[in-house]
Amino acid sequence: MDKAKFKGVFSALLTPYTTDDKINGKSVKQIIDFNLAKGINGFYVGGSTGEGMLLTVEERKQLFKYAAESNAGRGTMIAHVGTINTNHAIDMAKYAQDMGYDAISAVAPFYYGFSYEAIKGYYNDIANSVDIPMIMYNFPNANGFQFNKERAEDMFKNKKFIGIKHTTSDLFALQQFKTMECDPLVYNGFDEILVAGLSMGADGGIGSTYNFMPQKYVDMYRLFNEGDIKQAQKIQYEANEIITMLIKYGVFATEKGILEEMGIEMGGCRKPFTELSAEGKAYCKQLVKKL
Ligand code: MN9
Repeated sequence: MDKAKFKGVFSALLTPYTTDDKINGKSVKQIIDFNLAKGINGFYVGGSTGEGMLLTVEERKQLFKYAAESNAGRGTMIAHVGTINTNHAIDMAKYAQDMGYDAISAVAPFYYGFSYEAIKGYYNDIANSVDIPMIMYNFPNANGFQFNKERAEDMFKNKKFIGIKHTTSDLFALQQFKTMECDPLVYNGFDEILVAGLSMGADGGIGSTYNFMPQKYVDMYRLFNEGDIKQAQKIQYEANEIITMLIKYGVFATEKGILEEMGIEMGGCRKPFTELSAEGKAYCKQLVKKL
């Protein structure tokens, strides 16, 4: 298993729509080209940022197809197939494998408060349905599933599991995963703490704000690895000033507003997300002049 291609900075790809609310393949290509040109290592497709839970299974597959075709073997591709229905997730995992994805990933099933045994069964069912590896998506705020080193050691007995996308601020837990015998790949999931995550052992980051400011994350990762922590921290602070505003106006809608302002047709976010406010739009306009 070649882990090298899974290290680095990955954009959690936003899902752009056409004016008639279809997945916008042309814009997918524009985002991917822009990100790769800046040095992004690959893409995490159809996750939280990609509004995966707001798309139909068919739309998610279509998004996988557009992204794989646009990427054309350049970056490392991870398909997020997580959902509450195991059969749907398996269907998407198989499709992603056919489309040439390097790995699949899945959030734990939500809503019913499933037992640990049920969640483990879901992960094994999905992982065993394909030959490509699985990256566990740890996002406790979204599903309440408490994932820790003990559970990871149990689940990672299945050798299909190679990594964890760690979307929590618990950096002690992140470091504990790195002490596991199988040495999983661990990704920092909150962009606002990438440098902190790297310093606790993360192998890279996956994030939504990478879509429109990829250079900042490419630079943070490079500077960190060169040992220039002060400079990496400076860029993190710059990014965080922007992220603070995104949180104020709505993260994904504002990210889309920024890319739209940069000339890529994005559309808004699927309902029940609300539209970007006039104030949010004004912020996007003003920010793009400075980026
Ligand atoms: O995929 C994103 N996670 C979520 C990563 O949105 C749940 C992050 O990139 C955040 O959007 C970002 C802003 O809080 O860190």
